[in-house]
Amino acid sequence: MEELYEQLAVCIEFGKINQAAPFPPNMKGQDGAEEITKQLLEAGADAGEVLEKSLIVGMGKIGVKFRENKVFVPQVLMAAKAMSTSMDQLKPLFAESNNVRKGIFVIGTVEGDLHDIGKNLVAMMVEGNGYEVIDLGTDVKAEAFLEQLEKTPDCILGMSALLTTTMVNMEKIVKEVKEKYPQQQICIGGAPVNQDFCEKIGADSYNPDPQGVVEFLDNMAS
Ligand code: B1M
Repeated sequence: MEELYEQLAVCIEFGKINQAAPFPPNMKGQDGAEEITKQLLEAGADAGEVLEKSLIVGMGKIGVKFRENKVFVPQVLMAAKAMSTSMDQLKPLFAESNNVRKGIFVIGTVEGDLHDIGKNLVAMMVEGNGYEVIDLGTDVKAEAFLEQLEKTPDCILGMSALLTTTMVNMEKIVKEVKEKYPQQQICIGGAPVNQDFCEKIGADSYNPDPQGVVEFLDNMAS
C-alpha cells in the first residue's frame, strides 16, 4: 500500500493523469493518478490518507518547484489535472464519511477582472492540499463574497486581481467585507498586487504564489 501512495504522489507531481495520457513522455504507458487511486481504494485505503499521503505530497512538491521557477504553468496545470482526476474518486467518499477537510477557502477574481488562470492555479493547489475550495469565478462583486460568507462564516477569503484598474475594486471589496465582518481573514494576490498594497487596503495576507496561500492557510489552521 505504501508503495502505491508514493506512486500516486509521483503521478500528481509529474501530471500523469491516466495510463492513456501521453504526458509526461517518460511515464508513457504507465498507470496514472486515475488507475492508482482506484487501486488504493480497492485495497481499502482511506480517502483522507490518499489525500494526505499522495495528493498533498505531490501538489506540495510541484508548488515548491513552481515557486523556484523549476517548472512552469503548463506543468502545474497538468499536476492539477492529475489531482482533480484523483479527487473525482475521493470526493464522494469525503461526502459520506467523517473525513474532515482542513478548512474552507473561498476564492474569486475581483469585480471587473476576467483573468482566471492564476486564480485557478491557487484554487487547485489549495484543494490539493486538503481544503474545501469554493470558487466564485471571475468578476466577483462584494455582494457575492458577502453572500458566500453568510453560508460559510468559518471560511478564509482569497481574492485575485490582474489589472491595475481592478486593484481599486479589490480595495473596495476588502473594505466592504471588513466593515461587516472585521475579523474575516482575507488573503490577496495577483501580478500587480504586493505587500504594501495589502497593508494599505487592510487585507491580512499577500502571497505571490499558490504555495504561499497554502502556507498561510496552514498557519491559520494550526
Ligand atoms: Co490580460 N492583461 N487583459 N488577458 N493578460 C495582462 C494581465 C497584462 C499585464 C498584459 C499586458 O498589457 N502586458 C495587462 C494588465 C496591465 C495592467 O493593468 N497592469 C492585461 C490587460 C490590459 C488586459 C485587457 C484590459 C486587454 C484589453 O482588452 N485591452 C483585458 C481585460 C479583461 C478583463 O479582465 N476585464 C485582458 C484580457 C485578457 C484575456 C481574456 C485575453 C486573457 C485572460 C484569459 C484568462 O485568464 N482566462 C489575458 C491574459 C492571458 C493575460 C496575460 C497574457 C497572462 C495572465 C496570466 O494568466 N498569467 C497577462 C500578461 C502577462 O502576465 N504576461 C495579461 C499566468 C498566471 C499563472 O499568472 O495570473 O499572475 P497570474 O497568477 C500568478 C500569481 O499572480 C499568483 O499565483 C499565480 C501563479 O503564480 N496569484 C495569486 C494570482 N492570483 C492570486 C491570488 C492569491 C495569491 C496568489 O491569493 C488569493
